[in-house]
Amino acid sequence: MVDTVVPHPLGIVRHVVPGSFDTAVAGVPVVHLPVATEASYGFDEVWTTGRPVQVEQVGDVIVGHEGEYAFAAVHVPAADEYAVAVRDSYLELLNAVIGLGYPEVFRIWNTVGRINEPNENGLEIYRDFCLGRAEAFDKLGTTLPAGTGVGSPVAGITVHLLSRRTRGQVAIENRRQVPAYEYPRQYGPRSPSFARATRLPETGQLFVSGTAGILGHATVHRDDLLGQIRVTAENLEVLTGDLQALTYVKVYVRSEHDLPTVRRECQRLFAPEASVVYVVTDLCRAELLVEIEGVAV
Ligand code: 3EB
Repeated sequence: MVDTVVPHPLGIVRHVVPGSFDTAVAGVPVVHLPVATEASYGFDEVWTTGRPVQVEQVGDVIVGHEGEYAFAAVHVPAADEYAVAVRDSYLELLNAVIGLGYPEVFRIWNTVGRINEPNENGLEIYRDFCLGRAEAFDKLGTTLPAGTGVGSPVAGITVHLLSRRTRGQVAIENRRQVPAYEYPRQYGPRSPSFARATRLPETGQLFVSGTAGILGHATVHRDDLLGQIRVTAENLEVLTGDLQALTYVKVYVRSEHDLPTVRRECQRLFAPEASVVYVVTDLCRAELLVEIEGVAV
């Protein structure tokens, strides 16, 4: 009886200051993302469910699952070159949830350390990461989930996802943007593997990917924060139909100096009752100043 009313944590995403200590939470997968700063604070993002959660480790993958939904995560340690390790870790992550019976991955986050720096061979770490990720999705042939790809100051890559048992999620693209998986070669040897959003038909929830000031495949309003925020909001509006439908919003801001302006604009854009959190961190394209993700119901 109690299980129908008490939310059980399925997975906890702890946004921490780099170097802070890990903490134990019994019976829940906990992911530590070293993206908090003095200015943007740390916070916990807790994904909950109505059913009791079972936790297990499958190789290097930690999984929380409850019969219909799963939360899973893997960490790729710091390396000179990431593509092969990312491909293998992605395969391990996806195969773990497939093996436990939760093959329908509808949302994934990638926190990529030193994302805009070159790897040992001069390839930008984000592009190196995209290469390995694309090879993993090629191999499994799975539907691309909604995604986020952002930076962190700490080398190494953390990937966490939400998946479920039931098929039928709908991948959504934005008519103003080239699908990310069709971006041209100028952005790297392999395109980013994600859909702009996914909808779960049974619940009506829309999981909106990290969204930025990109039209077609080009970044617009370089060095113009307000311009990028405006185009990002327009892109989110196309995906959601109504910005007021976004109940959970996460805003990634490249520069701490832009945070007050971004906060002011977001307070104007989103519903007063929406939960809006801010993360100051690098973004996948060096010229992007802001990126916004969320969940709409
Ligand atoms: C973009 O639209 C902005 O590589 O997983 C947004 C969401 C972006 C996810 C990813 C990248 C990713 O291309 C960047």
